[in-house]
Amino acid sequence: MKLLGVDRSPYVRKVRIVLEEKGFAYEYVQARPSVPDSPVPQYNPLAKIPVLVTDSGQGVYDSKVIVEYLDALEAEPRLIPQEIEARMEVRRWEALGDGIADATVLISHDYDRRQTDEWHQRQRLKIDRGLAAMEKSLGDRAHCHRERFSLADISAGYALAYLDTSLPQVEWRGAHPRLAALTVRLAQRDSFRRTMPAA
Ligand SMILES: N[C@@H](CCC(=O)N[C@@H](CS)C(=O)NCC(=O)O)C(=O)O
Repeated sequence: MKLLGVDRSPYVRKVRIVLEEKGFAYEYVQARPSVPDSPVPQYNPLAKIPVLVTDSGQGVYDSKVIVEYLDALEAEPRLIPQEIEARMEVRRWEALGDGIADATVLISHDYDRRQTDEWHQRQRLKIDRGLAAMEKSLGDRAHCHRERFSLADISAGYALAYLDTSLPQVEWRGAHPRLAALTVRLAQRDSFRRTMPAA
């Protein structure tokens, strides 16, 4: 299978971490969605990355669908539990990570320079509330969900790393020491090290 994307995209990194953790062999094709002749729209009509292309040539998107697909394709190590309550809790972590990344993308790209202070404040509040929810939910555990590594850890890890590189002015560690310690542990995993974007 092939993954289309760029290193800097947080959602691409999420999928790459999952591919590494699951031990899949895959071809990583650097592909920006909006340049002329980009291969991305051929596999994703929405022209967004990441896109996974299966061996039969089918495009799989977006990152949530790819992660679900990969986790089902190979049973171990399981990253999304099957039991319904546990599954909801892990996917909620994913929603928090994606939501923090979404707001970070919006602020850091500042798509529309005419955006108001109120708009920026609304995006910042999403990040701040998301971080507070993660810190509370993590508690004193070593992992985000119960006692084992899962997509919940990946989601927190990729979103916080992206926040650090894209909005370094957001100082979140002081108020969220458990999350800060979690990111140190996660950064030591091979999957995080191998997918770290170049500075
Ligand atoms: N919810 C999507 C978000 C994907 C996304 O927004 N990717 C960005 C790159 S970080 C993109 O392809 N943007 C190009 C565009 O929107 O035209 C996912 O989780 O895969």
